[in-house]
Amino acid sequence: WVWVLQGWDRQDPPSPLTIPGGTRQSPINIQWRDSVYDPFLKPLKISYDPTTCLHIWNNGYSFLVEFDDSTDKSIIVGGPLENQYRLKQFHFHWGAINDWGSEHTVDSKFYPAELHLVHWNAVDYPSFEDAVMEGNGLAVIGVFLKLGARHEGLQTLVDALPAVRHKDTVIEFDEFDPSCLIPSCPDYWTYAGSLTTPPLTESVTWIIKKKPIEVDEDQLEAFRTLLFTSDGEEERRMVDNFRPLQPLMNRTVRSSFQ
Ligand code: BO1
Ligand code: ZN
Repeated sequence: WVWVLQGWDRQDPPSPLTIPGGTRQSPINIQWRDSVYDPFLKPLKISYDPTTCLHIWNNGYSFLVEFDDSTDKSIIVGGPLENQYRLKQFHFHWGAINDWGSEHTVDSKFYPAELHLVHWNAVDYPSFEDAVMEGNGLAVIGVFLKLGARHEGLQTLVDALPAVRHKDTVIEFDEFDPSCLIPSCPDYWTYAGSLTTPPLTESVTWIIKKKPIEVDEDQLEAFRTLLFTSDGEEERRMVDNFRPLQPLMNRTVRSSFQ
């Protein structure tokens, strides 16, 4: 088993000839006409309790909003999932400019940013760290961000970003319900994939919402004022924190809609 950290170290761009790390790596291009409608896919049910929200953390790759995952208070169920999954954290990936930034693409189109809500299977596994190692351990909801109207729900988060500008800074952030960041349109694509940063384990059921949310230029610019670097280091702006597309290989992308 060889871990190929393709696209991870932004200062050392990967060769396009790099051998992929496995058979179900993420992200991928979702080719709309190649996705297969599955009438047995259930609607995804999201139930988050804002009191489980804990803090925002700049981890030097993105900013993470982390949740108390010691109970089943914030969960998703249904969709392609066989049991319920607990919310652990959410974060974003974005570009230096609006022409790219998402990890997944739809018909080769990049969005300026992508939200990932990361959940783990607490029915079958005792901890997130155990679930990361298993094929059905994680479920990540992906939501594309497109340029448009200011997003009021996101603004609460944007207002907190100056406090976590540097790597390894954390602030308290409570009573936030991330369901305000998920479009109400029920349509999604789903496929079996991996984490997009190390450890890149092939443990993720991806659920990619078809409809993007709208955010404005100022909100994307606020993401771009964050830093990859710690206080005291030479400043490097946190931009282009996405992994390159990975080969689909022997996988089918299913859609919940016709
Ligand atoms: S992503 O949603 O595929 N971009 C993704 C990538 C990496 C992680 C999570 C989501 N990594 C894990 C780390 C754990 C950490 C956990 C929760 O995130 O492997 O060490 O506890 O924040
Ligand atoms: Zn992510």
